[in-house]
Amino acid sequence: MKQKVSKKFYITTPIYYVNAEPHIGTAYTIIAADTLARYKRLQGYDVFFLTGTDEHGQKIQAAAEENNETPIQLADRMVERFQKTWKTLNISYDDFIRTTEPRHISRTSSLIKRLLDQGDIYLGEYEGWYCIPEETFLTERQVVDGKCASCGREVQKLKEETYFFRLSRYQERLLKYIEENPEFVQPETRRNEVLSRIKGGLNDVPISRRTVSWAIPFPENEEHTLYVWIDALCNYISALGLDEEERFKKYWPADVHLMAKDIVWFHGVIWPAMLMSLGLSLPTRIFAHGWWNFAGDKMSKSLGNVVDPNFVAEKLGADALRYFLLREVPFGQDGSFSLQAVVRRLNSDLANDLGNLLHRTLNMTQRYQDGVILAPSEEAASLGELASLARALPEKFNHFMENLQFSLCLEALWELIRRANRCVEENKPWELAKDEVQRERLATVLYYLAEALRLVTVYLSPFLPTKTEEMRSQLGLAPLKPPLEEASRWGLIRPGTRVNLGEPLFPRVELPQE
Ligand code: ME8
Repeated sequence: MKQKVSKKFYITTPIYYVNAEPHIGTAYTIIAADTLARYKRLQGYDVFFLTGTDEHGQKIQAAAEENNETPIQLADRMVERFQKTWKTLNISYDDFIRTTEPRHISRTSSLIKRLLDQGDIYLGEYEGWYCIPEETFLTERQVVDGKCASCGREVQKLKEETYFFRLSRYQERLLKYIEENPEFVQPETRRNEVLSRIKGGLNDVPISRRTVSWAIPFPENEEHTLYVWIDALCNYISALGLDEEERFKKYWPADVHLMAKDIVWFHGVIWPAMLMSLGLSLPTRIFAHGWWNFAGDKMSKSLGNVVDPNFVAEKLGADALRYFLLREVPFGQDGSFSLQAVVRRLNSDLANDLGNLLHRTLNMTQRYQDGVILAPSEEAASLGELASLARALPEKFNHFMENLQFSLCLEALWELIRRANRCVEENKPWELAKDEVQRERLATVLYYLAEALRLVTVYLSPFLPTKTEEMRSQLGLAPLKPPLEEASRWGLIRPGTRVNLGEPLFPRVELPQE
């Protein structure tokens, strides 16, 4: 991502359908978005972080009927579930948009009217397939043996009058834009998919339904309602307001739309074409991460519902889940989720490497220096290495973060943590403590360890917001404050700081066997 001149940062997640409970997959996107939002705030950006719920359409209508409730009852109930889960996971969103809110409905209608005024919408007839679970019109090639090629479920035959959006009109402009702006759709594999689909030719797309009542009325024709995907995409603007509204002027265009690879077509092709038609700027970047699979988990029977992030957070802590999801697989690739894998990471990286470093550093400071961090003096060779790793960290970390390479950010941090642990072995503070002459050296070693840990709290804070604050409190530090640039300087711990040795931050976890 290019460094932007302006200091605003607008980041979004998909708005989630309210027919399903929040799960590890939906939590993944919002945790990634939260981490980036927190990092940007730390850098001093004015961040607007948006999430919400997608509440209209045939699928929601059917789910409500099955539950013997009205769609809005279903939506109200599920919104509570989503918001509670996001609170448990410490998601710091700035706004939560629901597509049933008046602000969304009226602004979306205005946007559709503008598309009509542009001459980009016409009345026609759609005859073809529709996948309700994915709320998607399918081409012949997307239907295999009567099933949706993407999700494998039954498809429905549709023949109805519909309004079409002239997507074909934007084919060349889209192609040119995506070719000239390599950062627009990422990662590369997704960009190539989008490019080849555009090159294959774009047909106009249906944007209204005649047979779905749980939807936004189609402007100027009451017989029709707005197709749920068009309704949903408009949330990224309806949450801000329209052109002249302050929030819109301040935050549009979005800096990142985050999602999984399943919905790149809508965000990388239809949405930008709509924006072109509306005469609005395109988002800076669309990033599609990979897919979590759960099939490998055999423990769900005895251990409860592992795909429920509330369950995992309750068992292992929200920060451990956040850490696992962003560390385990490179952002953009698929992963396999299991409780065992989370526990493995928790025990090795968080308990052994990080928790241990904190605990032993504070423990030794307590025992050998009455709990006070003393001024450092000389730089032993191994400490110099630690300090240079620490000094190199900000640039490296920032580069990875700008590219949404969360796992590499964490690897870079762990390089520092592991180096600090090696410093303990190499310098053997317990031996230095026995020798009066080595007091200064001991103070230096402990200072360097504490300072490395302080730096870790700074860079790890977007990932583990709760545990890093606990770390800071044990280190005797005030809560972290932006700007990052200031907090990144080496040597900020004031000699004389009194540490508060506490309980181990990440106790090891043993999972019962099946
Ligand atoms: O598609 N692995 O909503 P949705 C990784 N309402 N990510 C996953 C996942 C998994 N197994 N399962 C879900 C919709 N996700 C529309 C969006 S936006 C204008 C409208 C995440 O509830 C991922 O971000 O089906 C995916 O794109 C999103 O949830 C789909 O959520």
